[in-house]
Amino acid sequence: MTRNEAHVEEVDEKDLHVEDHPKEWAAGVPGVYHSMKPAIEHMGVERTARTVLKMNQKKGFDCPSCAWPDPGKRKTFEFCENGAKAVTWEAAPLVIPTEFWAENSLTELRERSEFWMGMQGRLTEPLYKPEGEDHYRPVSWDEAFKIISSRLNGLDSPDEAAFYTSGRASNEAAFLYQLFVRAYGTNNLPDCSNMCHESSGWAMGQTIGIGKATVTFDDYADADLIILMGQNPGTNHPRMLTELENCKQTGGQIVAVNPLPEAGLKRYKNPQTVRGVAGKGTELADQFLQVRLGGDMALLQAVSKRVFEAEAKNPGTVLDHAFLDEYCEGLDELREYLLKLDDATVVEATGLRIEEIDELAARYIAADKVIITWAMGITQQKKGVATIKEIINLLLLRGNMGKPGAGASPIRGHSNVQGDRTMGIWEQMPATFMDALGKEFDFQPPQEHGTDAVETIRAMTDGRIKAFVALGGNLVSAISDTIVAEKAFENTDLTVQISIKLNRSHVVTGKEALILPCKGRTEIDRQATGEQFVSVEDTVCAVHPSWGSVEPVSENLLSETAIISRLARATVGNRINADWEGFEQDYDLIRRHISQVVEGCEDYNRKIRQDGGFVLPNGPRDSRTFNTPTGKAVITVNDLHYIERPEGTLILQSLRSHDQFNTTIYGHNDRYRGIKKGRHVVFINPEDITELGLEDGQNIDIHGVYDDGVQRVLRAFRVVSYPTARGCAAAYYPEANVLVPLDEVAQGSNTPLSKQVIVRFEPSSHRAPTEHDAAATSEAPRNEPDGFAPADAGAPVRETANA
Ligand SMILES: Nc1nc2c(c(=O)[nH]1)N[C@H]1C(S)=C(S)[C@@H](COP(=O)(O)OP(=O)(O)OC[C@H]3O[C@@H](n4cnc5c(=O)[nH]c(N)nc54)[C@H](O)[C@@H]3O)O[C@H]1N2
Ligand SMILES: Nc1nc2c(c(=O)[nH]1)N[C@H]1C(S)=C(S)[C@@H](COP(=O)(O)OP(=O)(O)OC[C@H]3O[C@@H](n4cnc5c(=O)[nH]c(N)nc54)[C@H](O)[C@@H]3O)O[C@H]1N2
Ligand SMILES: [Mo]
Repeated sequence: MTRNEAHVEEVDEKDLHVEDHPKEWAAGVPGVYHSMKPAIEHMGVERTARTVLKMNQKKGFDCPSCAWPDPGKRKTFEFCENGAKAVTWEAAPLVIPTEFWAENSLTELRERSEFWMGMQGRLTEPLYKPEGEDHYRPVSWDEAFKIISSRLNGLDSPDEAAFYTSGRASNEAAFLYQLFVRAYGTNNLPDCSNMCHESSGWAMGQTIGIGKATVTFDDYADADLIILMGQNPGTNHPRMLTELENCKQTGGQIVAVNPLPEAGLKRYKNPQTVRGVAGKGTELADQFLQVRLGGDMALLQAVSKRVFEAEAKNPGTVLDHAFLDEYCEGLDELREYLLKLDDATVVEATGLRIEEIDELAARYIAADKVIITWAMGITQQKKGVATIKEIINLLLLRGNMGKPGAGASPIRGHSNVQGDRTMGIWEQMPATFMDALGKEFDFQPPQEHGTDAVETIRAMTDGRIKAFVALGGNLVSAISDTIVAEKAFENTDLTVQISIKLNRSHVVTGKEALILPCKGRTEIDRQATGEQFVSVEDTVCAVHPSWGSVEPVSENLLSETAIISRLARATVGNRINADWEGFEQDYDLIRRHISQVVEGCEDYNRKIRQDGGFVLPNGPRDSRTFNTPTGKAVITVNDLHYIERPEGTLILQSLRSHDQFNTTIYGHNDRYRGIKKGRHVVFINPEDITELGLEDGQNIDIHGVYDDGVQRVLRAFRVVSYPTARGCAAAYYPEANVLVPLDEVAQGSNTPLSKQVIVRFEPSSHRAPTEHDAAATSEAPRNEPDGFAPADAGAPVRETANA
C-alpha cells in the first residue's frame, strides 16, 4: 500500500484555457489514443489487457460506463474512450491506506474536490465515524453490520429509513437489495433514475404501457430516419455513433435537435475503420435544429400538425390508418388541438425558422421507418413528461412502433439503471410485482409507496427520515440544491455508503456514518461455490452476464451481493423466508427467485447462460400490444408550454464534460468543446453576451433567480462565447446543482430541472471561489491535475499497490 496524496493536486482554474473553435467531429484517432494511454499508465499493460480488452465481450464484463447495447457480433475492441476511462478509474490498483483516515478529518476532506477524492484510490476497509467525531476509523465487517442493524431496528418505523441505489448495481445485487428493504418494511427506494429517465418511464407507461425502448439494437442501422433529441452521444454514448454511421451508410438520415452543436452530432471518425482513422469521417446530421432550451414540445407539436395537414391534402397517404384504427385512441382530439397551434408561438418557443420545421416535417413524412431517441435534454425539463408524450404521438401517427427500424428509444444513462428497475428498485412498484415478491418469500411487503430522490432529501431535511443507506452513487452531489441537500445529510442520524471510491456523499455525512467498500464490476468475484457472474440489462432490454476479469484490489473487499446478504441477515434475520447466507454463496439461488418474481425473467438461470444472454419481452416492440387500461396506445393532448425568461436573465442547462462520469471527474478538459484545465465556465451565445453587457472571458458570478429566501450563487465562473441557442447558457454538472432549487421539478415525474434554471450574471469580485463556495460547489479550484486526459502534460505520477 502506498500514499499517492502528494501526487494528486487540485486544479487551479486560473490556468483555464479556451480554444478558438469547438471540435466538429467526435472520436477518431485521438479517441483510440485517449483510451489506451491512460489505461496503460495507471494499470500497466497486463491489467489493461485483462480489463479493456474484456469489456463488452461475451465472456467479459459489461462496461460500467453507459447503457449502450452490444452488437450480436463483437469486435476485438468493443469499447470507447470513455468506457476505458471508467474502467481505469475503477480497476487501477491504487488503494487508500489506513493512515489516511487518521490524517484527514472530514472537515478537511469537505474542502476537497470530487476529482481529488476519486483519485485517492479504492476504498478497502469498512469505516465508521461515531457521533461527534470528525474522523472515520476502520472497523471490522461484523462490527459495521452490527452498528447499522441496531440503528435500523431502533427506529420507530421502517419508513424512517431510505435506501438509495445508483444504476451500476447488478441485477442480482438490486434484487436482493429491494428484497432486504421490503423485508425490513419500507418502499423508500429512491434511485438515480428519479433524476434521470423518470420522465420517460411515466410518459411511455401512460401512453404505450411500458417505460422502455421499443427498438432492438439492429433497428438503428435499419431506420430511414433517426431523430436525436437532447442528447450528446459523442461524449455520453460514444458507441452509438457507430450505429448512426451504419444508418447513414445504408441510406438513412439523421436529424439532431439540440441547443448546442455537439461534436458527435456532426461528424464521426470511427476509430475502428481505415476511413475513420485516415479520412474526414462520416458526415452525420443531415439537419441540425438549434432549438431553444425547452422548445422541443412546440417543435414536436408543429411537426405533428404538419403531418395532419399533409394528410388533409392527400387523404389516405400520410397517416398510417390501418395502425391507428387498430391500435390507437385519441387521434381526433390531437388533430383538433393542433389545428389551433399557431406558427408565431412555435417560432417564439423554439427559436427556429418555419422553413426548418417544414423541412423536418417533410423528412419525417418521407421516411417509412423512424426512430426518435432522447436523453437528459428532454427528461430534465419542466414539461419532460408531456414532451415525451409528444414524441410518442408523432411516432404513432405514422405507425412507427412495433416494426423493424422504427420506435421510441430513450437512451439510458448508467450501465444497469434499467435492470435495477426491472428488479424492483422503485419506490412505487406495481401490485403484480409486490404480490409475486410476497408470495415467493412468504411475507407481506409494505403497501404504501415510498419516497423518491427529491422527497428523500425533503424528509431528511425535516427529520422524517433518520437513516440513509446508499448502494453506490453520490446523491448529495447528484441531486439539485447542493446547499439544501448537504444540510439534509448532516441532519440525518446515520448515513451509510456502499461504494468503491470516496466522493462527497462520504464526507458530508449524518451524525454517525459508515462506508462499506465493495468489489467493482471489473473484479473477479469468488464465493463458496466458486467464481460468480452477475447480470445486467442494457438500453434495448437485452440481458446478459458480466464476469469480472481482474483480481480485486484488496482481499478485504466484499461483493455488493455479499454486503447486502450480510446486512439483511443482521437486520431482518429470518423475518422472511429467504436464505441470505445461500445467496452470498451462490448467485444462481438469487436468479432462481428472480425467475419466480420478475416478469419476463422466467427460467433466468438458463436464459442468461445462452450465447449473448436474452432479450426481455416488450409488448409494443414485439406485437403492438399496449398494456394500457383500454389496450390501445394513447395519443395524448398536452397543453403547450415553454419558458419565458425575465429580461436580463438566461436559461441555464447543466451538462457533462468529456472528462467525467456524472459526479466522477476524470480530468479537467472538455476536448470537443475546446475547454482545457478547468470546469468553471459558462457557455453563452455571443449576441447574448453583448446584450447582457458581458464580455467573453469575463469573470462572473451566476445567480439563481428564485425568491424563496435561499441564496444560490456560483462564484468566479468564466464567460465562454459559444454557439449555443439564443437566450440559453450551459455550465457543468454537478457544480451547477448549487443553482437548481429542490422544488423545481418536472411535472409528473418529480425529476429535478437540471436543464432549466433561470439565472442572471454579475461581475465577480472573487478571484477564486471563497471557502464557502468551495463547500457549496463540489469542485474547489486549486492546482492543475490531469487525471485521465493524457494529451496534456502533467498526468499525475501515481504509485501503485501490488494487487
Ligand atoms: N462519458 C460519460 N458517459 C455517460 C455519462 C457521463 O457522465 N459521462 N452519464 C451517463 C448518464 S447517467 C446519463 S443519464 C447519460 C446522459 O447523456 P446526455 O443526455 O447526452 O447528457 P448531458 O450531458 O446531460 O447532455 C444533454 C444534452 O441535451 C442537450 N439539451 C439540454 N437541454 C435541452 C433542451 O431543452 N432541448 C434539447 N433538444 N436538447 C437539450 C444538451 O445541449 C446536451 O447536448 O449519459 C450516460 N453516459
Ligand atoms: N445538475 C444536474 N444534476 C444531475 C444530472 C444533470 O444532468 N445535471 N444528471 C442526473 C443523472 S442523469 C443521474 S443518473 C444522477 C447520477 O447520480 P449517482 O448515480 O448517484 O451518481 P454517480 O456520480 O454516477 O455515482 C458515482 C459513485 O458511485 C460509486 N460507484 C461506482 N461504481 C460502483 C460500483 O460498482 N458499486 C458501488 N456500490 N458503487 C460504485 C462511486 O463511489 C462513485 O463515486 O445525477 C443526476 N444529477
Ligand atoms: Mo442518468
